[in-house]
Amino acid sequence: MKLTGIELRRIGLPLVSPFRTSFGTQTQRDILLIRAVTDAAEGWGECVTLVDPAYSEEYVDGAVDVLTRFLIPALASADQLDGAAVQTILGGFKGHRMAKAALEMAVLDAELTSLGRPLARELGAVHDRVPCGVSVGIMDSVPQLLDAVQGYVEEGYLRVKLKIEPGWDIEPVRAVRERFGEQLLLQVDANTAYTLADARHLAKLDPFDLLLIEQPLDEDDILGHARLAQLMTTPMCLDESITSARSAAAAISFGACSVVNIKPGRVGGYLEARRIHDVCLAHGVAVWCGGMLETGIGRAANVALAALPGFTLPGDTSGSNRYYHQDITEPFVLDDGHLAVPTGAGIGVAPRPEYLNEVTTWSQWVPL
Ligand code: NPQ
Ligand code: MG
Repeated sequence: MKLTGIELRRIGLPLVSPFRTSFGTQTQRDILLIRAVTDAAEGWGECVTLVDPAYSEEYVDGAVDVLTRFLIPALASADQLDGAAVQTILGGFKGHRMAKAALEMAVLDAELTSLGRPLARELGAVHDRVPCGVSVGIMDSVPQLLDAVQGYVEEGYLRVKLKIEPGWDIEPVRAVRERFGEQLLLQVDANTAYTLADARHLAKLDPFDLLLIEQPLDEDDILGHARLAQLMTTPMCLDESITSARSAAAAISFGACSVVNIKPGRVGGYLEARRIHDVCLAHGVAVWCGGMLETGIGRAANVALAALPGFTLPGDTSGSNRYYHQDITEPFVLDDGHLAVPTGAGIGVAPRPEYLNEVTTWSQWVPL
């Protein structure tokens, strides 16, 4: 397969409601999409960067820059391009995992589409649908939170994740537990908002029988997470800290986590995500698929990944309507708390051209 060129496209999509986390409030999503045009087929990729370097050091303008100046031109040297070749070539550049992941996804989609093979089968999926959880942002009040959770439970979500930060942690968790009972699968995500000095406070979450606490400490604080894991009974899960299969293996060996949130964007792509899955499965560490408020493009690929055997916990693979009034692809709709794994070739979905054009704010063709 030979690459003809890459189209970069930025779209603006308003969120159905503001999404507040410990690092800020988002009211809309500015998303970079990648279309890989090859001599065999076309493929789509989605970059999960935010506008600001708030969740990780990457950001949308930076991704556009590194893609156009370095990552895309580097692919010109390959005469036989496929997803694996992209990974090898991009390995020559440090960092920029979200940008790399998006490019890898677009080439992988083109490759698998030309071969008629679904991404899920290629990755080793063993399920045809995946159980879904929902991530619930920080709210202005507990009653408002209970209303939101009630709505998601009625929609069929099988697991609820509450975003927490200092000042919004024990009481909201207690209130949700009291209202919805102990059978509700419940977990929390701090997005690095605490320090090890908060250990005694965080241990007050232990009586609420949470599935896990996600990334309470700084992303480079593996030792801190290992210490904190010994000071609480709630299972420790890492998100931001896990950037590769090697860092996952190290974190597990240090006792820093017993659960891992796998996000393909954060780790540089679906192929590395599968390796993390393999490492975790070998160590008996449960994994689940995280989310970055993807459109149907990224969502389709995440659902394919979440169908691998080690994904034993419901993911943040919510329905399209959790975030968007109108998705750019056919919407993903929850059925009995699950999303169906796409069965078409490649990622199995593509944007609807008219709506895509309507929401496009910028585009650029990069020939090879
Ligand atoms: C997490 N996601 O697990 C992230 C972080 C996150 C679904 O909780 C705009 C775009 C706002 C992506 C806020 C979920 C975001 C975002 C938080 C991702 O840590
Ligand atoms: Mg997280």
